[in-house]
Amino acid sequence: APASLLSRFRGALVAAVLGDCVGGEFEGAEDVPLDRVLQHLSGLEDETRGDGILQYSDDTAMTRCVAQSLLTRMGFDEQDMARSFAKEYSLAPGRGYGSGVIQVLRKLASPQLSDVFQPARAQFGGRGSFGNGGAMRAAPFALAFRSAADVRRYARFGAMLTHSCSLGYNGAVLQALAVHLSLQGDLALPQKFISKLISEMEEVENDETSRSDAKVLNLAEFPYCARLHRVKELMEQNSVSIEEVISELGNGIAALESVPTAIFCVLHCLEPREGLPECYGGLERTIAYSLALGGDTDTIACMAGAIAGAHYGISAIPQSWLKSCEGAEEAEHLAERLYKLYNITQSEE
Ligand code: F2R
Ligand code: MG
Ligand code: MG
Repeated sequence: APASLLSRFRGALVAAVLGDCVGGEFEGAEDVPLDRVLQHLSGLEDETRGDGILQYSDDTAMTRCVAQSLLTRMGFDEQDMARSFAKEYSLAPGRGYGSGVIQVLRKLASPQLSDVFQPARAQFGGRGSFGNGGAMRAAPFALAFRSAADVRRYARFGAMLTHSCSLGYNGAVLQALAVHLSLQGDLALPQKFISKLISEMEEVENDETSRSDAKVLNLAEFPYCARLHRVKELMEQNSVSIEEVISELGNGIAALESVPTAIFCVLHCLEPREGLPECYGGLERTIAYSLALGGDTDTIACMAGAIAGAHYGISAIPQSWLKSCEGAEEAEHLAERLYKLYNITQSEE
């Protein structure tokens, strides 16, 4: 039976933490043999290792800030979210943040700062960051807002607090929309799911800034749409190699090189795949496959985890995997609170 909406909410936030925690082992590795991934994952079943043995990184730290701020303010409040990022960074600076974003987080801590979007605009010589840091923390926007228009709007603003390049914030919009559609059960029809994402992104990328950023960075017109079309083509192929996925979609720290990749991981693993254990369900396959791509594994697995968790629900996550991750319980708690908020705003509309 399809998972309940509450189970999907919990699945989304907990599987995101899972992806971050298990993916940390391979972040930055170029070649990750599937055997090593499976060994790493089967090691989580060892009860002698202790609870919360795998620590979360910036991906989860910032996702928690987004969720907490949306809950406290009962919606998006840029000042509060910015303060929350800055406070979290000052309390735990060693969570593996991107080397550029730490300058923004330091500036956001200043009480004199009036425009909280300004530090992000000053990044990379005024071009802004196109890293995946806005996308990796975007899932809670899909759990806080009901309409696709609101998910788009607030995921964009939330990302712009650190990522002012359109490639950075549009990646966050795409990730939040993927979680939004998955929560509604749209992954039951995978071709329709990807087509909906393409038509949403055609609107998102059809603005002057996105068009000009694509040109300046020497990218195709409508770069996210172009990648999503490649996802569609790969889905239609009989077999796809890891090398092909990396060369067609990427596995890097840029949002464009990782958000469409995470979406592909989920779609590809809806069915059993050669090399992945038969006893694995779809969520386990998605996490394992995301790690086997190498590159920015914690972030790709975190984003794929959020989309897959929203589809399969919390019960698809093995207890032993869940128990190994620092912050899984807190994620479940935040998801339950967001579910309540979602239902309040739903009944008010
Ligand atoms: N930072 C990491 N991983 C690297 C090492 C961490 C490791 N644990 C260790 O300490 O050994 N992971 C985390 O960072 C990614 C998210 O990064 P975010 O928040 O987008 O940061 P930033 O600094 O804005 O961008 C990341 C890098 O992308 C390049 N870049 C971005 N915009 C650019 C531009 N306009 N021009 C040129 N380069 C640009 C830069 O190299 C940035 O440093 C996640 O993977 C998270 O897990
Ligand atoms: Mg990280
Ligand atoms: Mg990462």
